[in-house]
Amino acid sequence: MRPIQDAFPLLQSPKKIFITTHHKPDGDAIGSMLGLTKYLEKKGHFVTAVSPSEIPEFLEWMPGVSSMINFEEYPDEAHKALFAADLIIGVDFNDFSRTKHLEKQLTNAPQPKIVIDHHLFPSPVWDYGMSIPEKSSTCEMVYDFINLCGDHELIDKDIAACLYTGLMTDTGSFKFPITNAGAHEMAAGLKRIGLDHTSIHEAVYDSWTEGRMRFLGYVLIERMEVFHKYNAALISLSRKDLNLFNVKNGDTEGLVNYPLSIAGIRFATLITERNDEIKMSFRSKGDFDVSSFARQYFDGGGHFNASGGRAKTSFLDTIVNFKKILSDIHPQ
Ligand SMILES: [Mn+2]
Repeated sequence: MRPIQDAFPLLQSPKKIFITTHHKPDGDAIGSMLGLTKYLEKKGHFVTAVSPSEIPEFLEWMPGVSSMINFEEYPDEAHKALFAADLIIGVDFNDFSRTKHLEKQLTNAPQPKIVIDHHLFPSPVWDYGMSIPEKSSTCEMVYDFINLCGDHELIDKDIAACLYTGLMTDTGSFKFPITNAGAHEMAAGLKRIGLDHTSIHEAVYDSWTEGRMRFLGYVLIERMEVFHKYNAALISLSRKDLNLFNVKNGDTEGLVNYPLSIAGIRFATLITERNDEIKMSFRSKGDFDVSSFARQYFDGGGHFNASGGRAKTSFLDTIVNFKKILSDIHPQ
C-alpha cells in the first residue's frame, strides 16, 4: 500500500467518490465517514457515503446523516454509486469482509482504493492509505488527513461535530490508554473552531429510552457472570432476552464495558444471539490482548483492548466453549 500522499494527485480535480465503512457502524465509523464526506464536498468532489447497515439511533442527529445511503434499505442506489465512482475510500475498517454486503462488489471494483483506519492487520487490498493502530480513532486520522492537505481552515462546526464524535466514543471519553496527546490536541483544535462538546456527549450518551435503561438493569442482575479468579466477566444475551425487551439497534452498545468497572475485572465479554449468528464483543484493561484472543478462538479481531468475533456453534454451546477457554488460558 502506498502512502496516502501519493493519492493527492487523484484528488486535484473534482471526482466522484464512494465512501463506506464497516457493518453495524459505531460513532467512529459514521463520524469519520460523514466528516470526510463534508470535507471532500467542500473541495468540490461529488461524494456518496454508504453505510452497510442501519445506524444506531444515538447517531441520528449527526450532520449529513440524511444524505447518507443505508445499503440494507437502498442496495441498488449503493451499487450504482459504487459503479459510477472514480475513487473508493474505506474508513474505520481494513478488510472488505467487514462491510458484509459490499465485500464482493468492493473486491471486484477496478477503481483506486484508499483506506483510513486504525485496526490491526490491514488486508492487502488497498492502493493507498493510512493504517495506524496507535491512533485513537479513525476520526483522529481524518483530522490528520485534512491537516496534511493543508486545509485546517475548512474544518467547520459540522465537520468538527462529526470528528469529535468518533474521537469521544473510541477513547471512552478520553479514558482508554489509546488516548494519546494527539487526541487531546485534536479536541483543543476543534474547540477553537467552536465545537459544542457537551451537546455531543448528551446526544450520544444521555439519549436512552426508559426501556433501554431498564434492560441494562435486567442484564446486570440476570445475565452477567463474574469470574473473579480469572479477573473476567461474561454477559450473554439470548434472542429471547432481546425480544422480551424489544431491544433495538444500538441498545446493546457499550454493555460489554460495564463489568470492567468492577474492581479487579480486566477482561469482559458479551455474547449476543443474533438472527443469523452468535456475535461476540471483547474488552480488556491492561495487557490482555483481546485482538489476538478474538482471532485465535472466535474468527474475529480488532484492537488490543477492544475486539469482536463470531461463533458458528449454538448460543449455549458458545457459552460453554467460552468458559472452557477461560479456564484453559486463565487470564490474570
Ligand atoms: Mn474506530
